[in-house]
Amino acid sequence: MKILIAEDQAPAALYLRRTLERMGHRPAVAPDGEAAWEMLERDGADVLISDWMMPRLDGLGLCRRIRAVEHDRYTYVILLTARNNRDDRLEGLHAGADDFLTKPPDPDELNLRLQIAGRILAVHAELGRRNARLAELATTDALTGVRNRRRFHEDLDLLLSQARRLREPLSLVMLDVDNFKSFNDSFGHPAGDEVLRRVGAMLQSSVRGHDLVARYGGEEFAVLLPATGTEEAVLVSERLRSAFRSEAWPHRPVTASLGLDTAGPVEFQGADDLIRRADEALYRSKREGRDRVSA
Ligand code: GH3
Ligand code: MG
Ligand code: MG
Ligand code: MG
Ligand code: MG
Repeated sequence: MKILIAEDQAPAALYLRRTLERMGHRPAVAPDGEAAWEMLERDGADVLISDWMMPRLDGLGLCRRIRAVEHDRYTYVILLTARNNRDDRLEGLHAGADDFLTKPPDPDELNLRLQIAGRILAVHAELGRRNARLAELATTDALTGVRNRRRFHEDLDLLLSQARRLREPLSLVMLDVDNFKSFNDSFGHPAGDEVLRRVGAMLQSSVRGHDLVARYGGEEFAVLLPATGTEEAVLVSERLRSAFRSEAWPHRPVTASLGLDTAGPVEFQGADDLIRRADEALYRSKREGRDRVSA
């Protein structure tokens, strides 16, 4: 547990530091509220034990400032005070303090209060992990492991505004597996699933690190190519198409039709327009006989 002490009186700070060190902690010490704020911004802390009266920024002000900015992390704040009247405590709670200790804190009480902090922080940390996992699940396609359609739309909006800002082209490749219904019908749905998993892995390993692969739906995939104009996007698409040819597919060869369109670098269409045009190009590839690239 990372502890920060904010205390302007050196003897009181030393007493608290020693007490915490005897419990096995390695607290950092700030000589006033402003210094504590800077250290929190730079290094963060799980628990802040703050004096009430300090120069520059007092404990209440420090506490208010922390609560005003913290949204995705939590610093557990214990206010130290010699004062012990009702109004002070209400003011402290109002500022966002979690707990109070009277000065000088009794080591056993301090230890127990830190245990409370530890339990609360452990719950926060676990919720944070679960949230990260849920965010991952909500944006990943379960079958193939590539980005899902929701994430694709988020990425597209982000990359479009980035491309606009940098005046760089952004290309979108749409890819649809050919005659996939007949593959399913001939070899079964599980074999079809295996093909889709392989398509996802193949696309992922065939593009550069900053290109984004998503499963747009069914047997349709989308690849976003930042800083890539039409000519280069055609080359990338041809490379993807030839990767299909060299893959050792189960049962029978699998091909795909691709269509692409580019936004920018001068005129930028919106996300919907870009998708619509890439999709139109894809359907040209289908109409013209499949297993080809259209731009
Ligand atoms: P085309 O060349 O015109 O694209 O023909 P197609 O048969 O690929 O296209 P169609 O839209 O007729 O069929 C798509 C098929 O993709 C039908 C559907 O069952 C199959 N499919 C969609 N999602 C999945 C999936 O998650 N797993 C499997 N195994 N099949 C899927
Ligand atoms: Mg003081
Ligand atoms: Mg279709
Ligand atoms: Mg298809
Ligand atoms: Mg399709």
